[in-house]
Parts: sequence; C-alpha cells; structure tokens
Amino acid sequence: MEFSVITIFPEMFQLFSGYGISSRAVQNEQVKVSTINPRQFANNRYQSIDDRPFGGGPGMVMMYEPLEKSILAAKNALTKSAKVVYLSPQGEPLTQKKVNAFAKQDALILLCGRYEGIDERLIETHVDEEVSIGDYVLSGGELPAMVLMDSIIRLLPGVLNDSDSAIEDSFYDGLLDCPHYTRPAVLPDGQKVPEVLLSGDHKKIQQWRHQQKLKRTFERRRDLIECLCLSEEDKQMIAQWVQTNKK
Ligand code: 9WO
Repeated sequence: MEFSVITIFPEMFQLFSGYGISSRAVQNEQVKVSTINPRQFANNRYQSIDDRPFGGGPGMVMMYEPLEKSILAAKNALTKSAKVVYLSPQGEPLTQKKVNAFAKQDALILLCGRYEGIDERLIETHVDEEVSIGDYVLSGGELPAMVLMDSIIRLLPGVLNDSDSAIEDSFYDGLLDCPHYTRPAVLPDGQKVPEVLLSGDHKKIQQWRHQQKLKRTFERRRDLIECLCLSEEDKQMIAQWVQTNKK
C-alpha cells in the first residue's frame, strides 16, 4: 500500500516511520509513505499557497493551482488511478466498513487542508472522497490523515503478527469489544477477574464475551444495535434489558 500525502507540514509524517506497527510495516516495505508539499508549486515569489476568500470573511483559503499540481505529481509518482481523499469535517463519517474498503486499494492520495479550507472547485474536480473522522474542527487535515492511515495499515496482510487480532477487534461484528483482563487474577486491593475467564470452558467464555459485547453496545451505543442482524437469542436478551430499564 502506498500513501502520498499532500501537506504543508511533511515533517509530521516522519512520525509514521518512527513508532509501533506502522513503522514495522514501513520497514518491511508493506507500506510506503511519501509527501508532497504544495509550496513547491507556488507560483509567486512569496511562495504563497493561500489567499483571501472571495465574498470576504476571516482567514485564508488554499489556492486551486498548487493543490492541483500536487495531485498530478502524486498521481505520476503512484498510479493515475489512485483515489484522492480529502479530510474535512464536511466529509462522510469514517467507519470500519469504509476503512476495510480503503485497505483494498493499492495507493491513496491524502489531501490535508489548512486555514479555512481549500478552493471548492478542487473538491469538485479532483477529490474522489471527502472523509470526516468526527464532528470537531482541528487546525488541519494532517492528524485525521494519520488516523485514516493507521486504521488501514493495521489491516494489511502480514502487518499485525497475530492474524486474528484485527478481525477479533471492536467492530468486526459491528459490536463494541468486551472487557479484557490479564495477570494477576487478584489485585492487592482484592479486585478480581470474572470467574468464567478462569474456568477453562471455552464455549462458556465465548458466550460470556459475546454477551458482554452485546450489553456494552446496548448500554453505550444503541445507535449501533439498530444496524445489526441479530440472532433470536440476542434479540431476546436485548428485549429483557429494555424491560429492566423500564422498571
Ligand atoms: C475553520 C474555521 C474557522 C472559522 C469558522 C469555521 C471554520 N471551519 C474551519 C475549518 O473547517 N478548517 C479546516 C481545518 C479546513 C480543512 C482542514 N482542517 C480540518 C480538517 N480541521 N478539521 C479537520 C477534520 C478532518 C477530518 N475529520 C475531522 C476534522
């Protein structure tokens, strides 16, 4: 998987070859990260890539031409068919489903805005997908681009050493994850691990974990339950919880 990131802060992406799973993936050449700074395509002697907004108002807008040249340079370096993703609060919400689809691509161009945003005409003509990682405003698209990259990289074949941990995670079945515990079984203040996990009964453990996932999702994210196809057993359990909540 190749990422070409268009950013006026390319140094931020050095982080990616420095730490954890992503740096291993870069070292093993499963992932390539390159950056393009639109400043190199600025056409005036002040190297400016932003200008005042038509219609007035505060702040600056990133200009069309340096960004277009950056995208063309990225497509030349990767492949003409690489998708261009613009990270912005106006984008479609990022979901695990979207991440899974991105992970099937060979190359992605991530466009990071700054200031008040970019010239809308660039979005219309050159952006394939506009993606939001949440309903808040940051100072630029770089951190969201890194969030997107991290979510994709961990899914690539051979990146996680334990091939199961990616699909066993939160969201692979559309549910939140269950609680986890490790040694010691009893803490100095007496806090214990749920008995069933020490029982060695794998069938029971699996059942318990599934129930915990369902319960947590019901309690914390009822919106997620609505999108699921549940077994009759699960539906009954939820119906019971709804009943107890009413009392
Ligand atoms: C700045 C601003 C200032 C005053 C009033 C409204 C305003 N909106 C913005 C703004 O949206 N700036 C963005 C900064 C322009 C595009 C890059 N920036 C950005 C991306 N901030 N937050 C994101 C982002 C991207 C993906 N998911 C969540 C947030």
